[in-house]
Amino acid sequence: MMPYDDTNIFAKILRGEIPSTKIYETDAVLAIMDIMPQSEGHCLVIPKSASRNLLDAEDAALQSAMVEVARLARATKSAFGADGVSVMQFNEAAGGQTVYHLHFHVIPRYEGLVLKG
Ligand code: IU
Repeated sequence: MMPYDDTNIFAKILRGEIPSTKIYETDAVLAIMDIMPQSEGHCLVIPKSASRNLLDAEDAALQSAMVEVARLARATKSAFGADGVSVMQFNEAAGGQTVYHLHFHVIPRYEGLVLKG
């Protein structure tokens, strides 16, 4: 696996070098709205610690991140009046990953609406 590269876009967002739509922040994570949402309310939970994806992440980072993922799932479901929530996470190109800093998708889901392609 490639080593972590801190020139990725989420590292730049975490450093404040480029703007994002921030919705929530703790010492451990930043949550932002996804710029290409799969549904209304699609956001990303980005652990602040430097890991490429799930495959190199430390247990403590994963544990704290998942607590925040659940918090954002509840909040977005409520805020957007969704019927459900999908949590998604991709690892390496073959696994669908395009930005190489660990992140979790929180995607509100609506009865009768399929996700965009
Ligand atoms: P991935 O397949 O989990 O690596 O997808 C990355 C996600 O990051 C994808 O949903 C993009 O729309 C999203 N994103 C973003 O929100 N802001 C950006 O500047 C970039 C990607 I580049």
